[in-house]
Amino acid sequence: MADIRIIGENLSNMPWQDKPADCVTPVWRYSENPVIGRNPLPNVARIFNSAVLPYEDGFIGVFRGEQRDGIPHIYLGRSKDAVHWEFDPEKIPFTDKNGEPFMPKYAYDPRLVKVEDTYYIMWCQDMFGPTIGVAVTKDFRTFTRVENPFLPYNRNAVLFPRKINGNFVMLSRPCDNGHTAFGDIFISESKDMEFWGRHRHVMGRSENWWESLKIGGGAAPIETDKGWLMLYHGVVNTCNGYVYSIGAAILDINEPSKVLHRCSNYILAPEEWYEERGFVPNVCFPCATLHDAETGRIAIYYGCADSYVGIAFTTVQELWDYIIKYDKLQKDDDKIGMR
Ligand code: BMA
Repeated sequence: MADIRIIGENLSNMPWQDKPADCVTPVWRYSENPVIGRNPLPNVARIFNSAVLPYEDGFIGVFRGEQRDGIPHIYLGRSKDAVHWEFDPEKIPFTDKNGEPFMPKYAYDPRLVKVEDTYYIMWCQDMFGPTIGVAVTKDFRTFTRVENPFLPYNRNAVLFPRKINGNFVMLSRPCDNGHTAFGDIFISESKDMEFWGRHRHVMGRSENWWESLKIGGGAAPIETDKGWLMLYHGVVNTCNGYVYSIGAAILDINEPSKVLHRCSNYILAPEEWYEERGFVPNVCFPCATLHDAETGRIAIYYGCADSYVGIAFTTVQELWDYIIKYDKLQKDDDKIGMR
């Protein structure tokens, strides 16, 4: 099969374990999972659905911390090795553009994406119902909230790591005010991170049962010479509730509302105790990757059972080969997504 390579920076210090000899799947779990256990902070019972990036000589991340009052907020964490994390004891002190403190009523499922010299955090927060909140930082000391990009209701927003055709580009998933029993991935563009438009449909739920109820953006897409590698979550409704798995697709590099390839199989689904058992069982929820352009290695950071953070490994070549082997576009996937 054709070779594929990541376009981007090298990250030789990212966590890594080789594929076990007996592994038959395209993704394998870190042997020390989960990397964040219960009660990581005095007022935080669980950390999950969190995003990390390289920063200075180590790593930094934004973490969904479920407090003991049950309300989620975002906590900052730092790490030398992207496995062992130290968290700030207090939630991130956002300010508005006038420098006044701004604390959302709740904040969950944060993503962290660097575009040019600026770091963007996006999460789900209240605006008369769930929608997307965004803040910017350059130094991880001040965090300035910018305008909410979308009307309610919306979840699962994640920026692309560079502008495309001169615009910021963000995936999101319009939803309802509850546990949303539907949902497709959409894409929107902005010149300034304030005014958003050119909304397009990227991909819908599919005839594959693991993603038949809803899908939503996960990690920031990875740039490759074959297109954007998008890792996302797909949900099936069972007689015992929703099950969240991780899927993979390749989007057109200049027109990412067009899907070029889509894997009909999930690449990771709940199997281990920390994925199957927890506050919400059977959830694998990807929010970030670390990746190394030189070797093609990818570490997927994913929330496990709304209780833990796990890491799973793969390479861009493994994923590409698997996507192509099980490639099946759904109706309209390859279209621009505008009606
Ligand atoms: C979704 C989000 C996620 C969560 C998942 C499973 O709707 O709220 O934060 O992991 O449900 O509970």
